[in-house]
Amino acid sequence: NIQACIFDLDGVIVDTAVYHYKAWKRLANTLGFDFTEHQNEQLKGVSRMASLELILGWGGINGKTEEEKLAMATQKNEWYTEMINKMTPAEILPGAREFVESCRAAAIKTAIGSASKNTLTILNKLELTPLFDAVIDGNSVNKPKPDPEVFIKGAEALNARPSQCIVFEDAMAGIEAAIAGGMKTVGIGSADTLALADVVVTGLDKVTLEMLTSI
Ligand code: B16
Ligand code: MG
Repeated sequence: NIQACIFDLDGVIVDTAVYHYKAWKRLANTLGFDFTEHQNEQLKGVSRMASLELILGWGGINGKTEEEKLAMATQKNEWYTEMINKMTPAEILPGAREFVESCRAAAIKTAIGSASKNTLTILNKLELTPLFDAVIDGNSVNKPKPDPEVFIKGAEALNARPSQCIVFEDAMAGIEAAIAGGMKTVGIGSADTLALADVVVTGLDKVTLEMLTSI
């Protein structure tokens, strides 16, 4: 029986990838290069500083000091937060609110397990904060996915055994993290990229609690 469901945020509950892309692109442009939306796919689920390293690599930019990199990431985050501060509940992905509510109605605990340090801002803008019993985000973990820390902390906060938790993730690193933590996984996206997940669906609008009992 399932004790808890732990949800990744970006790509599962809401799609903030387009805002991350706009803000990173603006930063890249100030540094004199550009990158594609296709390249941006590689940044999903990747922490802010690790994303910056990848982007600088694409632009062939070397030799920046840690201080300069921190300033760049901070600038990007300012542009990004300007955009997410304008988000509304209309941007919740199809079925997400309904599925989380159905978990709660069935006495299944719910948590967010996200790499984003902006998790609470986003949840508040979407008016979803009260639907989660715990929020573990980029501010509360030291080791990024695929390390299982974020999901293990989520399970602990919910008082659930890992083997009785289901993790919903759109990024391969997140699926790997959940497996490493001993949890069951539902991939949100395509079966090609999320091959290790126990099941893969296109979105939370396609998930039912009955489905979960058989994985
Ligand atoms: P921030 P998730 C991740 O969220 C995003 O997918 C990734 O693109 C982003 O770089 C990362 O959060 C950090 O976000 O700059 O807001 O701290 O998919 O783990 O919910
Ligand atoms: Mg994600």
